[in-house]
Amino acid sequence: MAIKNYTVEGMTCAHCKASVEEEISELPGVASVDADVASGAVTVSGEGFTDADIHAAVKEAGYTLRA
Ligand SMILES: [Cu+2]
Repeated sequence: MAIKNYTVEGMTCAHCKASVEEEISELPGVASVDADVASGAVTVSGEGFTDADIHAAVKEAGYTLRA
């Protein structure tokens, strides 16, 4: 099980957090995801997902993954 940390820009409220978490959690291999609105920190655990998958999911939710 891998744990990876990302930073997402543009989250401002609990709805943003839920949107980001929902999109990422739908990715194959993701076991859990937690987003922190204040810092933009997103922690993803699981096996088999890629940075590109996370990037696409965050974009789908309407936010930007900090490179
Ligand atoms: Cu919001």
